[in-house]
Amino acid sequence: MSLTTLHAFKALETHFQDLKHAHMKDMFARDPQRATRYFLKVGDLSLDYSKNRIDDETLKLLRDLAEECALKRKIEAMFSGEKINTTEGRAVLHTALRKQTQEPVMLDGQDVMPKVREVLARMADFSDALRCGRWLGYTNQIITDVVNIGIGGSDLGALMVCKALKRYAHPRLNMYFVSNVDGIQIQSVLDKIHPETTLFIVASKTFSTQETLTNALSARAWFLAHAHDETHIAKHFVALSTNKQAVQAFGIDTNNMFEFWNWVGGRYSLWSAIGLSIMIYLGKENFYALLQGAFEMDQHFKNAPFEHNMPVILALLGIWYVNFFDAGSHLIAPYDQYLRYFPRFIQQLDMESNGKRTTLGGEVVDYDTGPIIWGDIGINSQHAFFQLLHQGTHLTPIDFIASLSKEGNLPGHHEILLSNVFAQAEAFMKGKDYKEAYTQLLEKGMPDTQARALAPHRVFSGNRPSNMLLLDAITPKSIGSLVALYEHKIFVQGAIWDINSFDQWGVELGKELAKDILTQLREGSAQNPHDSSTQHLINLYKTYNKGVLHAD
Ligand code: G6Q
Repeated sequence: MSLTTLHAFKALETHFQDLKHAHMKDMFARDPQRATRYFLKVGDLSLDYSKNRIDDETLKLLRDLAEECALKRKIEAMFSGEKINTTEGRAVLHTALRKQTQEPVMLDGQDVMPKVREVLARMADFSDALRCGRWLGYTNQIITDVVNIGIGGSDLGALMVCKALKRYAHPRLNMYFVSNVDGIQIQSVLDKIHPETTLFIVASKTFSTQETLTNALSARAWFLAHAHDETHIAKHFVALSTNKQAVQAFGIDTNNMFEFWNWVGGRYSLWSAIGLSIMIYLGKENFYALLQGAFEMDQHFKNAPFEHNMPVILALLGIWYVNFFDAGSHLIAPYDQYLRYFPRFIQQLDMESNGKRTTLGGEVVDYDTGPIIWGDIGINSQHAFFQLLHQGTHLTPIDFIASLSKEGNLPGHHEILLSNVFAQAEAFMKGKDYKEAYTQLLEKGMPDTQARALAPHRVFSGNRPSNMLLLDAITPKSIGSLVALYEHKIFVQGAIWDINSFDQWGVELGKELAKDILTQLREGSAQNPHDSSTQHLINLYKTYNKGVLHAD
């Protein structure tokens, strides 16, 4: 049964016709309790979702939709290790990586938890040794620089968390992330570090990703140009992977490999061995607090009724805008410098998960699925693209994210940040009508004809929805909860859209396509004949570089 034929979906369509012209400012005026009724606090996170184009009936119908899509059963299926990633025949158990209780998590007749704990303990030993200076480089020097080489899911999560929690970082350690195969990135890092005091972490689930292996080989060559002896590699290279053979083949000692498993999706892997850079940078206690924060959100997601369930509410609001208001994109706007990589991380998490058009049953959907996720630091964006959000023609729901605590910020700065984020949300909701705009211009002393001409340009329709997510403070625990919140929001939406949020065939296609062209760029004949445009581009490159000796 297609989503659009469900009883609750049809009821929402009818309800949408009633509600689509209602203005939020009138809803606020009619209901003084709106802000407190549409508010939730879970652990260190507060969510004000009152500035959405909803009423109690909308929420009830959206919850009905979730029930009709068997959401409760689907949540249980994920947590209990059912192979819900059907196109890859895999379970989806990132929640096991942060589980703080003792019951087993069974997969194919085996409890996965002993292995999870064992790897976590090895990571802790290793990061302790490196942080306190017990793990030394090949010339017995303390490690001062750590370079994580990985891409996509093996980069963005760890990068985002390290940047968000920089305040907790070990003062001696510099942490670098290299993902781009454009040699400029790794070269600029190599220029700053020294082979005797650097640890390279090669992070790749498959250990076959071209960008990562190319960068890792360049790092290895750079290291050996100085160290001369391959036995020294063991002190300076570790691997995070599910693929032991490939790690061995690359020349990294498997004693220096931290394992994870195919039931951890790349973009859901920062809680696994992929988080080693986080643990080294922040220390094991802070890594455990990150896991604790995520675990608390897991518990909430699993147990809270949908009416008070933060991930479920955020997901349903998203469905409301995508499937009824035709919103094609969703903005993530953190008002905090520490969270500057958060939009990019959520962009991958959401778009790679829910950017799908085939249902689990193999049909092409007849409704929209995941929106385009985009975003940047909110306060800077106000001076850039917020114009379109205020006065453009598209409806773009926004998640504002900020921290309540001003501790650590410079005097006066945090109030400016928060006054702006609150003001933006209010302005998007209220807008400004013609009368207000016109009167304001007259009050400023503008002649009537000029005020009439200018007022239409100063009209803001308002009624533009946003969520306000406030962290008590930016801590390992709150960041853990925040990430888990989005993971589960995305899961709920995938469950309702009846798609597999855990495969990524679009990424695999990209990995395949470039191989043949690379051979042609480097050597000559292609395996597959290309279209005339692609062939023309290849020829252009080769003609341009004729005679340039490449050190491949
Ligand atoms: C994540 C994706 C993708 C992946 C990268 C790196 O869910 O599958 O972003 O993480 O392609 O893959 P490896 O970790 O295998 O190098």
